Amino acid sequence: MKLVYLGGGVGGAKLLQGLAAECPPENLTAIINTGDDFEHWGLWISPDIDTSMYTLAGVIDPVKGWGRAEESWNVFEEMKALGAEDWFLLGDRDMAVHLERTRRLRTGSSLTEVTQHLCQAFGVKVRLLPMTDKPRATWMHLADGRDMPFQDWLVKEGGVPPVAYVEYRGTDAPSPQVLAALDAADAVIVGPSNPWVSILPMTTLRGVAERLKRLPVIAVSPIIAGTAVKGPLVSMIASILQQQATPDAVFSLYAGWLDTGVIDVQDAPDREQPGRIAAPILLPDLAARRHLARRLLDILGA
Ligand code: FO1
Repeated sequence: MKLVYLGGGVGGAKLLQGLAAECPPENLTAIINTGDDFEHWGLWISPDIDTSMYTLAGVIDPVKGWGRAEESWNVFEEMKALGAEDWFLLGDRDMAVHLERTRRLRTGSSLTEVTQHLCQAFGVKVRLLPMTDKPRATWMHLADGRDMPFQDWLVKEGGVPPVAYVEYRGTDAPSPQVLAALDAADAVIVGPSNPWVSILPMTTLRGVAERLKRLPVIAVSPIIAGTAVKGPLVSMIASILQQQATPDAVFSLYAGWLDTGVIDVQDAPDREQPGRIAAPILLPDLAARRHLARRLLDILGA
């Protein structure tokens, strides 16, 4: 069975790691959000691609969930001393990836080609596909009237100012490889990622939702017992939807193409609900990630 995984940042990478351990790599393609990408210090940064790649390669910083383990900060400290902007942390090992990505993009390679090359260098066998090869930026419109790119809001502003709505600026064309992967897929798994920040930038690309409608799609809730494991999702649900943070609030954003929502056992009602399955979805370690991956594959008959 050919599977496509849709994932974003730290939460998305955890389930992807479980799926990679349970599926032959040739049967798994992960489409990764690039709405968080931006240029910083003249370097092209693709945080969700790197978080997925480092997690699969086993070199992710296990505490932060992004960036490299065993990192050093020599260039960052020197840049800071020279007066460079220091609100976005770039470690030395991580920076090598941004330097090489930027160098290859400047010589005409596409982000898809560069990602394939970097994954090979890191020994990652699962195919990671950026959602598009052209810029498409997640843009935050705040309740106080300001608007800004996603990283400015998340990192510079600490993800604190309430969000009124989210816009995706730039291309609406997915890469041809993304459409081909969906055309070849037998089923799709949507990771436990922030819907506005990670999933909707991908599913609102031209031609994606219509393909999802034709396929069995399972999504794992990023909300467990009213909280998000990481990031500002609870406050975004409150400010954008004026709702409590529940799995159904998230799944309502996937109406039209979602078939099955997987919720945590803590959120399971006494009787079964159609279109909902309960499982342990907290993913602290590889064993939990593999366990959930296996369960999803069983549900799909893979
Ligand atoms: N997140 C932060 O909160 N602060 C940072 O300084 C930061 C640096 C950073 C560098 C490289 C990278 O790949 C990710 C980084 N992140 C940082 C995480 C990232 O901004 C977000 O987690 C994702 O974009 C959300 O999906």
